[in-house]
Amino acid sequence: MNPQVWRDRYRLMVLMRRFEEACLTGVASKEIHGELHTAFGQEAIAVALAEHVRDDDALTSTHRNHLHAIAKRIPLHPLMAEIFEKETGLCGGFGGHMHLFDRERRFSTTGIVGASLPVALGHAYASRLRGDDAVAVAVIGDGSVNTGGFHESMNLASVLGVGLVVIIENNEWAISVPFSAASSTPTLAERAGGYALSGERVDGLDVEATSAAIGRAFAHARAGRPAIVEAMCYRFRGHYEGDLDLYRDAAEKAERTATQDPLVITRQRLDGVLDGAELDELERSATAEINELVAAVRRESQPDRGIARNHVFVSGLVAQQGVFS
Ligand SMILES: Cc1ncc(C[n+]2csc(CCOP(=O)(O)OP(=O)(O)O)c2C)c(N)n1
Repeated sequence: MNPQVWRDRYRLMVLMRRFEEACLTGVASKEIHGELHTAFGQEAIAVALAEHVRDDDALTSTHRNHLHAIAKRIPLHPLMAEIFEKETGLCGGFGGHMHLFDRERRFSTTGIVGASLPVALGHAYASRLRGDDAVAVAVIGDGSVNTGGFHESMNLASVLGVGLVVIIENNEWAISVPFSAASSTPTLAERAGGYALSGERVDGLDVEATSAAIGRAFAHARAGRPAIVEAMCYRFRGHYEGDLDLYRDAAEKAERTATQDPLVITRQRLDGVLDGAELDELERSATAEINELVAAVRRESQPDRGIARNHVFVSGLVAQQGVFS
């Protein structure tokens, strides 16, 4: 065990948890609008992803995207400011939590289920046209795999032989629909065979195993072979903040949330291996970093309403047609 690797893993995992807890306070205070989707319980997958994704790789995500943005090293301040709808946000506060976009870092998200896959495929194809070995990663949920976009993208990625990594976070639920009631195959990894690709299922609570599986997928993709990783996890909270979550058995949810927390599992694994006081200090510093961040973001302004249409219409076209003159 490399202690520094594990220190970094654990701190990043705690940082991700604290980041989303800070977002919850923004929902409660009504600073954040719309349906906020959190990924409590899915942190180990994002930490594992961070260990392999390069700055020049592309990453597309979904409505449940905060941890993927952190994994892609989107700076935390503009990220949180966007979620809190501030003018200092990644998209000037216009996108909000479901529409994060960073062209320079090749990162985008969409609330349309299944729609991020073709975008990732386009990035993978672009990399081939450029002649470099940057790959494209699409992180999707288990609900995305039954869309036409998934099938078309996997098929074409295989035909073209481009560097696409698909990470499916199988948290067992697509809103109120259980995975067991929605999939024709017992696992999603095995669907890779239908596209003549490799796929593997991994315990997404185990950061080491997940990092190894994602590493293998990246190695395939850098060599021009797409790959699927299905990371098993459990959605801790309702589909979005405000979802009453009445379709799940409350006792089972409480039991699984208590026993399948990647932070607890990782900390237990490190107890006795790394110094406990040092782990406490990592937790404290991650918490302090997020507390300072959210306090700073809260002091910032919302975008000027007068420029709300700036990103809606092509200004030349508007001028030409005199739509809003
Ligand atoms: C094309 C489309 N259909 C339906 C929806 C409504 N919708 C939003 S999230 C979601 C479920 C997504 O489940 P999953 O892919 O498993 O991701 P998770 O929410 O579990 O992260 C659905 C059906 C949508 N946003 N887009």
